[in-house]
Amino acid sequence: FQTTVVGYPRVGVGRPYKQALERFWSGKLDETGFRAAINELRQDRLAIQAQRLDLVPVGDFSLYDHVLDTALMLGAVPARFGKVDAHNLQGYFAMARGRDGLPALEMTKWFDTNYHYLVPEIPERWELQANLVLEQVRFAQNLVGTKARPVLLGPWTFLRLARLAGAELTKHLQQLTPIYAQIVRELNDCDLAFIQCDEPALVGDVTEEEWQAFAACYRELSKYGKIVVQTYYGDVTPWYRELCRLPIHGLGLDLVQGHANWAAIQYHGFPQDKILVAGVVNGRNVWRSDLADLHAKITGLSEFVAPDRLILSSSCSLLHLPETVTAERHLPVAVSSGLAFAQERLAELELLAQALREGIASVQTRWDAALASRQQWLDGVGRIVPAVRERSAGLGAETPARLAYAERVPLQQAKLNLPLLPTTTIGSFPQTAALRKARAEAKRDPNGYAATIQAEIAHVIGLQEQWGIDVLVHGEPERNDMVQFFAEHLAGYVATQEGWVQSYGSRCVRPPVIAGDVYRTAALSVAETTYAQSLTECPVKGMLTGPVTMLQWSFVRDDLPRSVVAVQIGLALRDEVADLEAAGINIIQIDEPAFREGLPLRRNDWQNYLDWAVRAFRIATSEAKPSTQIHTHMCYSDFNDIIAAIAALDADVISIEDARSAGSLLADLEGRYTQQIGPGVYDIHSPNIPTVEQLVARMQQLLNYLPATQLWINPDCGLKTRTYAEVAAALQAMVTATKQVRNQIG
Ligand code: THG
Ligand code: ZN
Repeated sequence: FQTTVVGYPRVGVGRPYKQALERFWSGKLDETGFRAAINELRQDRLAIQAQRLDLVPVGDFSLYDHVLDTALMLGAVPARFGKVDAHNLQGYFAMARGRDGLPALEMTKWFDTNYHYLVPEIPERWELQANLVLEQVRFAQNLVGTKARPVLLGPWTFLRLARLAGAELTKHLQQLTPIYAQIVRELNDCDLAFIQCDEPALVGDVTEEEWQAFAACYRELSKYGKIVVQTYYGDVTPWYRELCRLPIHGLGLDLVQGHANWAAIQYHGFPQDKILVAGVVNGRNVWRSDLADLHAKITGLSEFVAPDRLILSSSCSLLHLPETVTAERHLPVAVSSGLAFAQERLAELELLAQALREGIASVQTRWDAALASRQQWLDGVGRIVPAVRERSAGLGAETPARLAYAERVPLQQAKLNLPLLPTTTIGSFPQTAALRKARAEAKRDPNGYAATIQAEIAHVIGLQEQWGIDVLVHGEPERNDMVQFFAEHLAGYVATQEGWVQSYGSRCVRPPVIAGDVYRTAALSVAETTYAQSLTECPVKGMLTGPVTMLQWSFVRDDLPRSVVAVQIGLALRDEVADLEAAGINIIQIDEPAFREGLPLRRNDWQNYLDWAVRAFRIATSEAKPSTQIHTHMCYSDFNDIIAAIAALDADVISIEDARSAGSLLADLEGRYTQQIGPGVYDIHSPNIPTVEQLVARMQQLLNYLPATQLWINPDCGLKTRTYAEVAAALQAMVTATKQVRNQIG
């Protein structure tokens, strides 16, 4: 029973990772200083793991993104960047972030997580620029000796992430195989326990042809080194028997999310000639493992896998976890006792392995303490709130519905009297340094903070009136993050202080923890929204975050199905909608930017998810008056295959991020979406200011697909990350262009 993990977080307590990167980018740190800071961080990561584990992953750390590292290693450098060798930091960060008007590689979600990777662009020719993982192994061997074992992003998943499928995937995999063979051969000379090749895309939908390409590749690679095919984020049951027949050294399975893998092992057995890397502790969620349960299950496994062939590991990389619970000073004990972040996962693996090797009695005190600690959370006040349970049960199984959309439209128009092509924004306005400073000092000076927020709201309302926007927002100055803010105000949720998780590059989020039944104890947004409304005759939209996004960007309790937690959040939002309405707010937006991200990795599982996701959203909105206009917003508008579910949300208006794909989505929407829609007319992710001409052209193009009565005019996402100068110029151009187009169509 050796121990390892699939990968480890990069960020560190106090975010030294973020600091090093941002100081280097801003010129405060030169290249030598930056490399020294990063090497120190690497050593720290390795030392923490080596203290607890028998084998330590090497090569999972990255200066920005491991998919980008792999692209650079394999010579996938787009021509626009010129020659970028594998150690050229300027070139590397140019590919990650863009430079001098050169667009960066596209960034997108890594599987169904909140981590983002850079999409590789396929080069004319693949070449091994440098064996970067080998360099890291040499670095690590100096520190942790034979514990070091390498991690490669497997070639098949790498090409899937570059969006290849079928024959194209097969063709490029054949070209990449000799290059990977070279990497493996060089690693094999280092006397390593094994080489982990990450192939998580195997848990998604795979065709027979794609499987054959995979198998051929690994039959070849296995000739050059001891390869473990590592899968995660689900089960591999459709390919389990085939995987067992490959001449690989071992197989890594996720036994948490891929629960069906347990049954596959028991049903089909496990090959005697392989090692099993058993992902038994959760790499994606923060709840302490049930060690007694794991002990029993793993003991059962020894019928199929000898202990010297069984390596205990995490279900996936710990990249998705904060560093350590010990950095949290203000969590209620009833919650923190139930938590395990990355360092605590290492401790769980160490304890479990020792208990399995030498018997539980050999670690009795620590064992009892671990179980009692988890139990303390399970027994905690607030985990089960009878009133919440009763209210959810009272809903019945039906998905609640509003009056039909066509009948709502005239009622809303009578109330709102909006012009054709109404203009609005997504919700957030720039978060200035002054605001962040005031928030940081809010505890010490609550009155000063409240005054700053009010002044900011008045400022934002004044600007929007001056620019001639039709539907105004209060600008969300009181919110640090659209999930974190609501989490801080809902019962059942707790926020962490130091629970940073990498989202992309140096950017991090602190996912809040859903530890108990969720309900609302006081209004969340009514004061700010009604204050904004009191300043203007124009309608002000209330702004809320939807139940699916509140789940997707949080650590969710593991003692209830996600669908049940979603209902609780939906009901809390229902109360907020009612209070906003009662306070005279006639437009309420419920954002669901993570709706698509939550889609399961296999198509077979989509409908079940979409059903409960749509239901939770409609629980939040269904009690709204027909005359109240419900909006929603979604980012990453790759929606073509889920349009029916988007329509089923039954929002009156949806704003979407489509500024870059220029209407391709709309062609698919034609006739299939009858509600109003605001496909962003410009891209807020770029500092470029759109011209009136560009905006008019964009609106005319949109009108080729949609009748004017269905179309709204808005940017493609929130304005939080832009400056006021950029926002002023862009929104004034947007209003001018809208007026021109209104005149043209009469
Ligand atoms: N909130 C949450 N998750 C998200 C987003 C979000 N996932 C997808 C997308 N938006 C990711 N985008 C970002 C953009 C900016 C930042 C993080 C994720 C960011 N973070 C600050 C930092 O790293 O310094 C910290 C912000 C804070 O104080 O909370 O800038 O919007 N949950
Ligand atoms: Zn958005």
